[in-house]
Amino acid sequence: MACWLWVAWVAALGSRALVLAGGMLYPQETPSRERKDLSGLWDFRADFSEDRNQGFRERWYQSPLRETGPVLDMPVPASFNDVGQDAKLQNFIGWVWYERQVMVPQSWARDPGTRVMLRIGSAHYYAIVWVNGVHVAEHEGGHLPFEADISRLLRSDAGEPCRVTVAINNTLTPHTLPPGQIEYKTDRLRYPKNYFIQLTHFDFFNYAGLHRPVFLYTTPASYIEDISVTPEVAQSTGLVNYEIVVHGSENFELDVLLWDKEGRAVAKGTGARGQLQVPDAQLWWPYLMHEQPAYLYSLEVTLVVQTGAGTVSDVYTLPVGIRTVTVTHNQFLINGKPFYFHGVNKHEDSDIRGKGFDWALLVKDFNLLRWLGANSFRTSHYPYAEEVMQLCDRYGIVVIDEAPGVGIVQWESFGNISLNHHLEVMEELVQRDKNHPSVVMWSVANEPASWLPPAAYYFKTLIAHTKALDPTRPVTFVSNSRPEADNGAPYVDVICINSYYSWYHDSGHLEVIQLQVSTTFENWNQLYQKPIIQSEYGADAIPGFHQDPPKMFSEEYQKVVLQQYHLALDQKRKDYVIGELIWNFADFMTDQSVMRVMGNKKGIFTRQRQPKGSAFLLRERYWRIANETRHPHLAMITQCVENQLFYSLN
Ligand code: BDP
Repeated sequence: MACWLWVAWVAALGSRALVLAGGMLYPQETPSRERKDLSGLWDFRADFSEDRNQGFRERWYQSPLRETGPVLDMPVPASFNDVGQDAKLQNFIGWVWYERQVMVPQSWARDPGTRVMLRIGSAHYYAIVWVNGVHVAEHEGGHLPFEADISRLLRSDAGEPCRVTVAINNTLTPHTLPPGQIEYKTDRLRYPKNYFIQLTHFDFFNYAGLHRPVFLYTTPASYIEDISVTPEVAQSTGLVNYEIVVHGSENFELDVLLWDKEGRAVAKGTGARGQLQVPDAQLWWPYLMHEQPAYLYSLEVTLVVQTGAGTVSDVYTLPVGIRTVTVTHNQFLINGKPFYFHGVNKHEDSDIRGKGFDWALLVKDFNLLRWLGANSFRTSHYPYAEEVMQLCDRYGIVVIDEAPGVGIVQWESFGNISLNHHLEVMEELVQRDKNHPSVVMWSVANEPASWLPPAAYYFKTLIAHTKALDPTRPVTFVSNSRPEADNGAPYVDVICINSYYSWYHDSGHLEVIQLQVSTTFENWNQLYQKPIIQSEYGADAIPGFHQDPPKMFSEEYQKVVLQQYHLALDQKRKDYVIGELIWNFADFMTDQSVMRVMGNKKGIFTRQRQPKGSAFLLRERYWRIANETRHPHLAMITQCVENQLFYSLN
């Protein structure tokens, strides 16, 4: 559902950013805000009725779920698909119902000065939410948060446990993002009555459920609704442009303080917008590009409102990285220095949890990224959890932030219904992630049928809208089209191309890779003179399969594919190729098909995050590139590299 409305144009950085109503600040505990995490076991039921609508007919939201039929224990956050032993639930399509009783502190429920919000980090795909049987929210699209103000409801039932019910439907249609289709099988000699399957045009399992944390949190009735920060650098001075939206009062004071890591206040301001100046600013640098990467300041915003009952304040603290991003015809500059993406494509995917958020997995993945010497990743093929983005800021891992625009290949999916939804999704994504210094580029889609004629208008509109939302970051989409046929490429800032030479084409012919990669780079460069990222390349390897001379699916074959790509990349990377992202960081689950052996095996790590041979090859390469491209005056990086090697030997 549309979540945002246009409200105003405001000045930012000399260019004008389109500002959206409604903030999506990550819930935080501060002196004025409290938070309750609803992670844990929820009651759950899938609606197996023929039309999947029994739950609505019988109004399962009106009474406790266990009173209308049997329930299962369902962990949140997690996908519901892989936690059970039931194949029917694993592959279920339609409405599932989640419910949880929560005790809300009386102070929250009774105090008219307290605003209580219910916030769902991600519910895939379409969600309807009730509290104590009252409809409070609806949201289309997984991967992005949404929330509802439930203060009034709690006040009428103060002291009672509060019942949160969420119905989620994972059905994908040509107009959802990602798109899909339901195919009804009507041949009664081959299929039972009412038999249907979900078709998708993407290569990962359509996991569903409450994938990310669900929070209750409070703010004062007058509160800081949104903060936008856009950094600039003028010589050695960092400039932090800020814009704050306050809700609930016209009569307020705002104080803004910027703290450094040592706890010193380095700049202060007042009012809803302004510019903070930080002399000799410590810039936010990517991992391995500086001896102190990922430097974060803290922007403390204090709102003070005079009410009849006295003074009320709201405090929110936002991590801020001061850095700039610029794209030239052949370079990607961070803080004015050329940046080369040596990284990965990921998925939110793991055993049992599916796409469910998990701290242990997240920390393991970041440790692997750092071990690998990866300085970047793309959030293929949808926005990742907010907690992931926070760690990228903290570790200096640069992000290409991708919308769930994957599998846009049918004509129908280029029409106005789809486009309007895609515009809204970009609004939600930019609103959520705009303040992360780690995010350096937006990707609006992956491998759309950009050779179809309607793709020209579609991508022109989508990219222009994204740039209006955020004039400070470049925008791209990831293409697998031929350069001369691509109707969307004229509108991107950086060309991102995927290719699978000697895998899907010329299978088994490793000797053609280098020539084909070079030819592709040259063709794109001649047509567009824009920087190029090899945004996907790779080969499946079943861990433990060995074959010499190399054959497809062996670890050796995967390694040689990578090596052949690297030869071509090395020829062009001093020129106009600005990055390489391996497909994929880890093996991941897909639909069952004759093309897949328990999922996609192009990971350099297994699904359990153990290295294949290719991980060591890539590690050696990434550290070497990091060392080569380091700034000559930063001797510490060498030490950093040595530390890393020291680590690996112990
Ligand atoms: C690419 C897709 C990616 C797939 C990969 C593959 O962008 O989602 O998983 O191919 O086939 O075209 O392994």
